[in-house]
Amino acid sequence: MPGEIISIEIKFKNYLSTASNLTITLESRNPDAVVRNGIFSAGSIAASDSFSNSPKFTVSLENMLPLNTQLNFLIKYSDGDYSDYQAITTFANPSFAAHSGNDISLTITGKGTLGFNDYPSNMQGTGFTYLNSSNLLFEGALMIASSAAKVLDAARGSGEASGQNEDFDPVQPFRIVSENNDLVHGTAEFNDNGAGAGKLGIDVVLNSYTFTDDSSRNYIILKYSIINNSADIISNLYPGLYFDWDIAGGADDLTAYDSGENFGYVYNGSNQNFPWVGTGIISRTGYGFWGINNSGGDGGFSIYDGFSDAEKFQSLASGIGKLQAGPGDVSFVVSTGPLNIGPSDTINAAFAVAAGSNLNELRTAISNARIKYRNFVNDTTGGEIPDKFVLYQNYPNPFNPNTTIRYNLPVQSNVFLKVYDVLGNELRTLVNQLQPAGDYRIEFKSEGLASGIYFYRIEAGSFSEIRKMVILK
Ligand SMILES: [Ca+2]
Ligand SMILES: [Ca+2]
Repeated sequence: MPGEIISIEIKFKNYLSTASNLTITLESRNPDAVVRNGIFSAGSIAASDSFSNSPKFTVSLENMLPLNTQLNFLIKYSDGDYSDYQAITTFANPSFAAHSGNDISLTITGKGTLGFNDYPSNMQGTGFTYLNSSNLLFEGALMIASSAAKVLDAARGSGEASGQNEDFDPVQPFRIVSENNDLVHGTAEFNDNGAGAGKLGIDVVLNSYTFTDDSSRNYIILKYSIINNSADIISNLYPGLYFDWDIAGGADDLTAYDSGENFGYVYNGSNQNFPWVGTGIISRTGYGFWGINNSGGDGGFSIYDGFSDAEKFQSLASGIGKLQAGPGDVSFVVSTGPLNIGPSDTINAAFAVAAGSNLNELRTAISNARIKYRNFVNDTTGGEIPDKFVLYQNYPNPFNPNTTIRYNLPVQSNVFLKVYDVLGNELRTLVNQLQPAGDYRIEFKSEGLASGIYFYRIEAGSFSEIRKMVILK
């Protein structure tokens, strides 16, 4: 947003000998990002010392930037005698973020993909990492199907070397919404408008959770709430996650199904000391798994020649369909179903994505994730009642002509939601009524208002919050 200030704190470590009088300078390589405070005098730093810049570097954004604009910076080091530099990259106005709450880090997007936002370049995002591993995930995507003719997905398409399907349109980009010592919680929302005439009329709210207690350090929970916004019953529905894991290059992986704990996993066939990764459905007991050798030729199908809708539906809807694949470049689909959703009804499909150093650690993680889901996620956040007041950033933003303002009420409240100009003049009243606890979305139209910065403010009981939005005509 124009004028928005970004604060940057960087953790440094001196791998060289003691430096005296060290100065670190941040330089922007992009005219849209102007460094306001970019010089840090670190002084004398002993070998192996770790430190952070204080005060933080600050950068202001000069223009309205499209979603996912790449910003490049140079960090320059100098102690008078020795100098060096390092390039770093970040993204302005991102629709994706890494959920990093414990030993797992997974990038989540607002369009149904996992790992990266720009498959197959895979520059936007950091994939999936465990402890200090390199990225282990080439592609991750939600797939939801009710027949081979009705497949909604964000996975690679049916053509050879085709990009990902874009059946899911972002409604809310992925954001971390709360973070404390025990728990990190993120959320995103999308609908199936991208499927055009092939859509089912669903809205999907993704909630991600990581926990820091000892038995929860190596998994992340992904809970997909699928809302039927159509006037018809949706039946025979199979939601699933497709993952193309690549452990240490991915050329020599194996995938299999653990029928004791009911989850799929991948490990490196030539060096089992690399991390093992697994995914299981944790919200119900209708288990589906399909192991894929990406090059085919093992009784299954190939995805190097494209991942067709028929293949997607087969992999989602065959139960425990294909128990193993590899060695080679492998993928898998973990799914559940069949599900029926009435009009306006919601069903949840929750998955745990885990990592460990062997199969037993994965079994323990998936088992613990099921207990956590039952005792925590489902009870406190699975219902329709939010656990606190939240006023979300409107989306899209900047916008013209429509944007959506979302807010949560944990209790019945007298709600005022109003729009103001920069001088504080009240322009519109969007809500003025007593509302029950719930999750609300209000559409706001820019009709009759000029391009520029505006504010929207909610008052609900003793809660109030104000946020900025931009109309760009
Ligand atoms: Ca194929
Ligand atoms: Ca692979």
